Amino acid sequence: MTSQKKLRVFMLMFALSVVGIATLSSCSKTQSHQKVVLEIPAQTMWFDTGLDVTNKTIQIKYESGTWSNDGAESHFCDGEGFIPEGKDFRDVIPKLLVTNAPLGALVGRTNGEPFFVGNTYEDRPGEGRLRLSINERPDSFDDNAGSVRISVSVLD
Ligand SMILES: [Ca+2]
Repeated sequence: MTSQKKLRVFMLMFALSVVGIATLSSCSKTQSHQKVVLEIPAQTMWFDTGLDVTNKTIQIKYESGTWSNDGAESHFCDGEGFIPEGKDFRDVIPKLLVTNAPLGALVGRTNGEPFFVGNTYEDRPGEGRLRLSINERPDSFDDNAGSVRISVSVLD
């Protein structure tokens, strides 16, 4: 390899790495632009995030905080929720907003069927505004307590 050729290869690699770094930083800039952090109160059924997620892939992540379906100390949980004791199980689960998710879990909906979110979620939730809620019986939000902080990122 002549020294001129070596120089040319070096220049090419240098140019490529500059383009790579520029692409990376512009990507992370767009992503942070579309990320919102929200506090979801346990007493609000279907909290409106204000985000229209039609045809979008989104990521929801639990950040901090706990909430409870009745204020009882042992029932405070994060977005994963908890499975109630046997006695309550049969009474409570079929009446929840999302019947195939634990009590107290973070759940979501758009214009379609509600779905389980938990502490992490990445999918296309459908059409319309994203709404989030504690998984609870619709007639039992008054005695709920606490809130969880989550972030929503729109990926595309
Ligand atoms: Ca309740």
